Amino acid sequence: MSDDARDVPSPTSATASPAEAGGQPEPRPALEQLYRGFTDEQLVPLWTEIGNLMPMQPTPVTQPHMWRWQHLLPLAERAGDLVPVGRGGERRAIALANPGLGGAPYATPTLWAAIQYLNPRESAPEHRHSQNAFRFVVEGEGVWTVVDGDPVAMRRGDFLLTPGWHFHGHHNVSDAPMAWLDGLDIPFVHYTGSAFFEFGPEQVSDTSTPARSRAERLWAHPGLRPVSRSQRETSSPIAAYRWEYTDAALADQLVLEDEGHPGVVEPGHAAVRFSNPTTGGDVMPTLRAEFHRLRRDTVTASSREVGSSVWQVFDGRGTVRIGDREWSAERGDIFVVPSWASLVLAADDGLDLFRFCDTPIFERLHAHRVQVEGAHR
Ligand code: 1HN
Repeated sequence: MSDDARDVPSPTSATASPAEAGGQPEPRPALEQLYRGFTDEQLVPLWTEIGNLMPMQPTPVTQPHMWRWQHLLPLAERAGDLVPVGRGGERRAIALANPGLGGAPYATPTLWAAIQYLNPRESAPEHRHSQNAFRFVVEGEGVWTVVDGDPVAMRRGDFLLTPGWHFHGHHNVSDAPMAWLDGLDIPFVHYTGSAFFEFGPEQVSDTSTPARSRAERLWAHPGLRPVSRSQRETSSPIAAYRWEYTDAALADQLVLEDEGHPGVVEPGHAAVRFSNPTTGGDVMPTLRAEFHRLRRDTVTASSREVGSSVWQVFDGRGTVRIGDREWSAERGDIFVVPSWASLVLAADDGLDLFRFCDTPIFERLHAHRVQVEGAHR
């Protein structure tokens, strides 16, 4: 994280905001009349709003928040009893609504996160949309997501992509229900007026259940790409990043640390980023995804950055401090880190976490900043 840091004003250098520094006219009837004229004509004067519009540093309305898996799962199961899945509703997905965002089904101003649930033998119809999407599986198996006709198995620990405008549907071939985490850039696409949607077949287009998708067979060999496909792709062509590889990469980082070789983010903290093999960059244009592993008793440096993140505990137990809030967290729990809120993670026994965020947007706009406490600048 520290390598992309840029100079930022320290919090102590922040004085009064422009509005607090004065510059407001004396109230009098003529002024009130002027302001009524503004309201009637759909106008807002800058001088009354500048404090909100130009804060000294980000003041997001998004709140730090923790959703408990032990509460999410029974509600998803109940939805599985009561709510059919099919054409129209499309998905039995229940969105995490940030308490700072006025009831909108958005985890952050850019990110959608939901728990999705499929009963045994159920399927969700095919469609495509401009929003980029992924699945992360914290428990269970038995569902195949079919992406542009390519069936992709979903199992615990796997990270699966559905980049924008690719047809996709899901079907559960097993006798057990399955729940997973969906992440999409829905709020970003909504606020920017860039949403498109198209229905596909109501039944998934390929009901076979291969262990590996065609996309993996072509693309998911470490450090190798097919010579026949030399172009750069906007999104990663790897449909599924399998847990065995993520787990091995994290385990190796910690063993290398024991052997005195660099590679971890900070002592006791291993992390990997899911990448697009055709560019080396992020998996999708708006979404970054990572996996973090903390050794027992590791406490991370406090850090904050522009842009928001959603984290899910994959395994273990620990403490999460976001700004001045603190929670204990265990398997399945999901939490939101708003822009520029400080984050400290502490592992009890060891802690594995999946994370996704909107950083690619801010990097592309040259608006990304990171501040890591105690880091040398
Ligand atoms: C969608 O297509 C999925 O494919 C999940 O599983 C959540 C939320 C809004 C719109 C489309 C999926 C979605 C979604």
